[in-house]
Amino acid sequence: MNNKRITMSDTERGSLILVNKDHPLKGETSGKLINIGGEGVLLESRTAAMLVQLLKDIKGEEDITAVSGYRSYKEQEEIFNDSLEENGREFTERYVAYPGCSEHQTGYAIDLAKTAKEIDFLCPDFPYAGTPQKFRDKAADYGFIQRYEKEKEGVTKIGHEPWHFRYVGYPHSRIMKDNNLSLEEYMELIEEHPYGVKPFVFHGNKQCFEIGCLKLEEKEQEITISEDIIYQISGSNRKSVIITLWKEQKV
Ligand code: DAL
Ligand code: ZN
Repeated sequence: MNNKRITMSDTERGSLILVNKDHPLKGETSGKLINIGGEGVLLESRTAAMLVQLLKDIKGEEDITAVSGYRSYKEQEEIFNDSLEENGREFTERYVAYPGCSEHQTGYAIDLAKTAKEIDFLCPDFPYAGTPQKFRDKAADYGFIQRYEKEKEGVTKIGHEPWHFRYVGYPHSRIMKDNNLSLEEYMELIEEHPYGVKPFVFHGNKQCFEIGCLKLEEKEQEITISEDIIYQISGSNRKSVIITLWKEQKV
């Protein structure tokens, strides 16, 4: 058995953290940052690896350009203030997160454009056709979700952004896509499934996944996980961690 100690800082990092206006990022990025080429576009290392794999899979390296990945607090602040001046408050609040509240500060978010001579930095063109659509169709298999959908504007409080993708990891990406859930809605769903009591069960890729939420009631909590199980733990940024167990599919 593996004993694992969970602390408050564990609830604030990891590829499932919810970062929005109501849930500012507490620390800095969760992991090592990697330069994915282009003009200094950095991403958290697993996000970078999965993006590269996905682009290879769809042969999209030429047609798709990475526009904006990791941003520091200061960069987000500059982008926000510049946009306020250039585009006004309504546009800015629709398309630029408040400093401290941007997923770009986590290293798990990437803005993509269809490769072109002129690319709009804030609202790049990433159409629902051609190679960009191939990317969209395969994104969930590689752990990505399109984060700001038109029909979820009321939930995310951000305008429709066909260009912004967020790494949340598999199987979460698949579950969100199949059930048409934003990250906000997915968090609420998983919070109804306490770890070790009533996990959310998902069958996919010849694998059974058990996903449970552990609310941190004290400063520190210990959990026990059997040694022969693959597991992942990510914070939710809502004073809990999401524990994903990769179990064998029973036949
Ligand atoms: N464009 C997204 C909302 C951001 O600024 O993080
Ligand atoms: Zn973005």
